[in-house]
Amino acid sequence: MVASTTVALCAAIPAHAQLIAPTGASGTGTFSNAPSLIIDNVIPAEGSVYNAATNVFWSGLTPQFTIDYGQVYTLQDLVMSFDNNDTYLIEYSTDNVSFTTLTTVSLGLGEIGFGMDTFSTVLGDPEYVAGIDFVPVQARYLRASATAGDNAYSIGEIQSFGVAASAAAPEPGTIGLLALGGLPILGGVVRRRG
Ligand SMILES: [Ca+2]
Ligand SMILES: [Ca+2]
Ligand SMILES: [Ca+2]
Ligand SMILES: [Ca+2]
Repeated sequence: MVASTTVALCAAIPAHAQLIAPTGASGTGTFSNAPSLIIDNVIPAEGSVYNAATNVFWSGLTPQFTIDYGQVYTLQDLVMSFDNNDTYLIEYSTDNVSFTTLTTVSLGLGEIGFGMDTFSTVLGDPEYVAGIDFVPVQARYLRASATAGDNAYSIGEIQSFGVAASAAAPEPGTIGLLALGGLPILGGVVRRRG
């Protein structure tokens, strides 16, 4: 009895955000190093130089970099590494055509005065920056670009955290139960009677 009760309770709780494994990353314009470095889960040390082999770096405001999650996710958080003295725009999309601003990492928001700086939207993370946090969105594509700075731009990493949209969607019966106050055990009884 205890085991089945536990299962019923867990089933009503949304799955925890997980590190998303993107299917690819690409870039437009002229830049140095492979866009795959943005999603290789290697975060350069804070204070390291912007033009290291671990980073995608460029000059000018033309280049854009797009990450493909392979499917739509409820995107909940990001951990990002940028050169500290620039401003980077992060946009999201479900169709890779229409993009909406998700957050802007403005120069000076981090705590690093030289080189690469890590920024997190994960509450409680030592690198958390409240000014870049966002409400979860539905996204398959994430696009990053520089919008201001010293013309020496760099991305070391963009890690995404979320839940596959298909997995996050509760079944209709669960929605009704949550509206009634989230009593999954009672729900089980009602369903057996039906
Ligand atoms: Ca990396
Ligand atoms: Ca930082
Ligand atoms: Ca957050
Ligand atoms: Ca810079």
